[in-house]
Amino acid sequence: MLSRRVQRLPVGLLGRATLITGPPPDVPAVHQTATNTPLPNPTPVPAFTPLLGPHARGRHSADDPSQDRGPAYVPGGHAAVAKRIQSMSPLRRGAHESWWTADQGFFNAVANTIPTYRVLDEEGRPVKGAIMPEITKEEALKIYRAMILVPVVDNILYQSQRQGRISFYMQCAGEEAAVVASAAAMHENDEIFMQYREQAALIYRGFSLNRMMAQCFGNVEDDSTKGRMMPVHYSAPDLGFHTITSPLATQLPQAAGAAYAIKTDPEREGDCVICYFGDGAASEGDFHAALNINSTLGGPIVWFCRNNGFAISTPVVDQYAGDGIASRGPAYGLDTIRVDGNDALAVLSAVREARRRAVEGKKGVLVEAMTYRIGHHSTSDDSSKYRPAEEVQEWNVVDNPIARMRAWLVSQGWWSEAEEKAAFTANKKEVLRTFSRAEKLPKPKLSEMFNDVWTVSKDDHIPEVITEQRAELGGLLKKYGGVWEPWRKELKRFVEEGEDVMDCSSTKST
Ligand SMILES: Cc1ncc(C[n+]2csc(CCOP(=O)(O)OP(=O)(O)O)c2C)c(N)n1
Ligand SMILES: [Mg+2]
Repeated sequence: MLSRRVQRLPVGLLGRATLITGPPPDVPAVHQTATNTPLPNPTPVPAFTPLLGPHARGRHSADDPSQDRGPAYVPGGHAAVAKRIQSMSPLRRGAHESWWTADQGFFNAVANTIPTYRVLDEEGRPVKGAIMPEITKEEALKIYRAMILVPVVDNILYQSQRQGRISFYMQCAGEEAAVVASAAAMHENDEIFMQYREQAALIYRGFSLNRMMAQCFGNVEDDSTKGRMMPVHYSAPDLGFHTITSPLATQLPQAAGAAYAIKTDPEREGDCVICYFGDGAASEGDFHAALNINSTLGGPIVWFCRNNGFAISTPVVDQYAGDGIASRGPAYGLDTIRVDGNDALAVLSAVREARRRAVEGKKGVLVEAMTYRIGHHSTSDDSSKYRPAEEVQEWNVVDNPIARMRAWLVSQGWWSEAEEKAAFTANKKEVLRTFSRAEKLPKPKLSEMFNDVWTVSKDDHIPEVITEQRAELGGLLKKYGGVWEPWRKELKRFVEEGEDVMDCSSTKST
């Protein structure tokens, strides 16, 4: 029996680290007979067989095409696998078709820097050689009207958080073109997974201002999250819109799963998924897991990255060393494009084509939209601490997505200054009206906080631990709810004023 050997590493280099090696005390050592004897290699040495003939691994030189190409580079040249590779699109064969080379050529880029596709310049004029997307006046105005409604909603809700009327908010400012135009390129039955800054996509899809306000205030009309989520955690199953979750990048594996479900469901033939995520979310393991599973299992999905320059205070220069997020697409075998996210028409065109490829190939396509986050990260952030105000101002003035789209619409004769003014006034009035209405509505029944998440769906019973907590709250409310002023006041805001919790005899979900 060997004692455990404890080796101390020098302090300073690695700090005071302690390595424990050798088997644990009660496990008999098999190979080791003396403390410093190296372990024999347990892997048997393979017998020598010349790697020639039909099972030769690898390929002949690309410089000598007269030679037959050998089987694909798969362990043992497995015939069934080789056959599958031959049936793959040449674009996807990748490593399986690699050639031997005597040149020790390292590389560190997809090609050269990936270009950014645009059709409009900063002043809304078509760029040379651009093919403009097919778009009717009605479609263009639907996109633009959503783009100009979002800032009005954002400003009012942002200010209301500052006044303590809602608890939290996140603005879309600067990213209106990227979000609205990508949503416009998708079809009505497509599923949407978003991160949190894509409320413009919801607005484009017809999510009403009343529903938006209801979620932000957590009032009785907040039909899907029932007042239990922070503001901006929207959800709209009727619009194919999956609930936002705060832990970054969790939407990506879910979206990969949804895309695979569509692929395997004949009734969803022709449908697609769009999954939005930020440049920061692309640093999460979930990003890689999702793209890898999607590239191997397939499923129609547009991976839409909003590269807005920041993950809260961390600029993109500190987030990745490669060529943005787009360079990762080919690594996963995905068709990829980088697009000017402040050019609504380029985004529309790129996402339409991305969607077409995704549906046709039942696979993922990656779009990286280059944009800039004009607002603070959220109401909990002060971006003046980590970026100069001039930088924000420059983006806002020189490369403003709304101004670019407006200029193009005006050049088409589809929009005017008078219409702009009228739209702004009407938007402000409607946002303020829905805001005031939502603020006055009561909160859902207090007992809602114990429902759904912890309900055992089989018999609709709440688990005991939750029943106990509910009973405890009911008891406290009975004791203090009517006499302690802060509670008395707070309870009045809820439908049934907490009576539903005080009636704690029921163990049924209410
Ligand atoms: C797993 C996890 N880690 C950290 C956070 C905190 N967090 C919230 S948003 C955010 C930055 C995300 O940046 P990005 O994906 O670029 O989106 P953007 O805010 O720029 O739209 C971080 C770090 C979180 N919500 N979840
Ligand atoms: Mg970001």
